[in-house]
Amino acid sequence: MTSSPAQEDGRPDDATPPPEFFGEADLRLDAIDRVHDPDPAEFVRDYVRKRRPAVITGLMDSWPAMERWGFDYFRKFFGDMDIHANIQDLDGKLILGQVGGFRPMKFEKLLDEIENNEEPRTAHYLRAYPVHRMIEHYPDLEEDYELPELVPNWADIRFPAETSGTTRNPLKQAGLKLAKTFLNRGSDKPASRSTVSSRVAAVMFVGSKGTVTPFHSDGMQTAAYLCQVVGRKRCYFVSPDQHAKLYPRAFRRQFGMAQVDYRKPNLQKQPLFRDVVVEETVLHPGETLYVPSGYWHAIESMDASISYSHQIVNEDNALGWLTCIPERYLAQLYFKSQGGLRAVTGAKDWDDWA
Ligand SMILES: O=C(O)CCC(=O)C(=O)O
Ligand SMILES: [Fe+2]
Repeated sequence: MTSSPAQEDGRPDDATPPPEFFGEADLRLDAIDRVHDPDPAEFVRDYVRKRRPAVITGLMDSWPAMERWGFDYFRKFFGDMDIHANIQDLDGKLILGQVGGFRPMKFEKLLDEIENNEEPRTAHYLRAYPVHRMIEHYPDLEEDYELPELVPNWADIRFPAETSGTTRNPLKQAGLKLAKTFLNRGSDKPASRSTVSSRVAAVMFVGSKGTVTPFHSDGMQTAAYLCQVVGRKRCYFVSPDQHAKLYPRAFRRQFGMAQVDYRKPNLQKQPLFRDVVVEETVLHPGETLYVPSGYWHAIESMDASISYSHQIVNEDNALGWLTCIPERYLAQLYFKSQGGLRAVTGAKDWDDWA
């Protein structure tokens, strides 16, 4: 496995983010390892177990999607689908609270907005749309991409879940066994791509230049692949040990949303943000981002963009995933008592937040 700094031709065009972002925080540009076609065991040892993010190159080289996916293709096969687009006003306003403003429209209308982009301060985003629904609409979509198999994924029911046997703690052993029972009983029947996609929570992101996903860590402590097909995305990371500096909302482990608006931090109200270390990288078409369990990330599209993402649960994060199940019920009760999830987070439902 090779580990190298950004591609020679990558960085210069990728420019630096506006200096006012992050206030006084320590922003480290181009700080994420890039690994080409890694050996799976080495990747698990160096990134999954250490919970380090990475940009993986080479995983998507055989994807027909790299040639096919674009706005014309999506218009042709998905234009008549009813979707909800997240509309973001980027003009100096706080971005928090703008993640949940969804407007119903046809997919083709969203694509028109993205392509014409007449009002560049307004971004349109199809956020985390379930891929299995797209496959049901246009079954050939499943020919366009491969499900990454780099790290074990117990949510991927094509393969039986396996533990390494290194855990001696009987409580942990029992927890892992229980998680496996929920996630994966090992399928001897072939599962359709649509079923597998739904089990791994595969989602699509299609949006204009400028969309922002503010700092969050993925719900239920899942890790994720973010596979970039069209356009570039600027990605910021904050390690889990620094979570207090982002002022997480209640139920951090299971529904991690930061209260700091990193594009306009309020250092009077949130002084710890001053000391946060933020790692940045730019994800290019054909590159896959590995987001570890519990890692905080914020993502901005630098161009009109299409990305595919799915969740990962395995021995590394299965206990976290399992213990989030009861927490999820408590969190739902809490949000209900506060006037509903939308009142607290702006999100329409749990699945708005990938
Ligand atoms: O690309 C985005 O806007 C968000 C992606 C994300 O947060 C994820 O895949 O976990
Ligand atoms: Fe995420």
